Amino acid sequence: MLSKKVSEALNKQIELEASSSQFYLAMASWAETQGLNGIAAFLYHHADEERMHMLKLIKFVNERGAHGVVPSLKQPTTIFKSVKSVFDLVLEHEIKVTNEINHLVDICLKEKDYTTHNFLQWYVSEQIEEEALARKIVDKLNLIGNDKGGIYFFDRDLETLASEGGADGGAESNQK
Ligand code: OFO
Repeated sequence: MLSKKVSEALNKQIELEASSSQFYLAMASWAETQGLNGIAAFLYHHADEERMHMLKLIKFVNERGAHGVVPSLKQPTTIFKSVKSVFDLVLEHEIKVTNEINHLVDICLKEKDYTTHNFLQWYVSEQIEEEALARKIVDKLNLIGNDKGGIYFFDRDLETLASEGGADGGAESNQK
């Protein structure tokens, strides 16, 4: 059985994963309207992954005798300045998610909830991958700068990455 503190913290994380999914969905839709189909495919895939992160939490909370609550969400930003600004926001957001996961881990240790602590290790490793990927992409975009041809090839690269399963090459879907 989860303590009130842990179940509240997990429900906050459910909300954050849900809003991450909406955030990336809005970015994907914007990219699609700009003719950036590879970037859109990558971000649609990323939005689906975040929804899966949310679902995994909901199911865990319910299994442990509490209630995973589906949150209401604010509309995310829908218009972006540039591809670079999109991925700067992705990186910033993933850093925020990592901090929240670390905070959650901390709460579990204080509450002596080792089962939830163990469950959260999956999120800890996932965040290492997601942050590293976002950093790699931002570095690439820094190199490309304002070169339109560079963006064209970048878009194609992301299309390939999305078809391979995004950050983890599909390993995540094997764990569902
Ligand atoms: Fe990318 O964040 Fe979920 O965990």
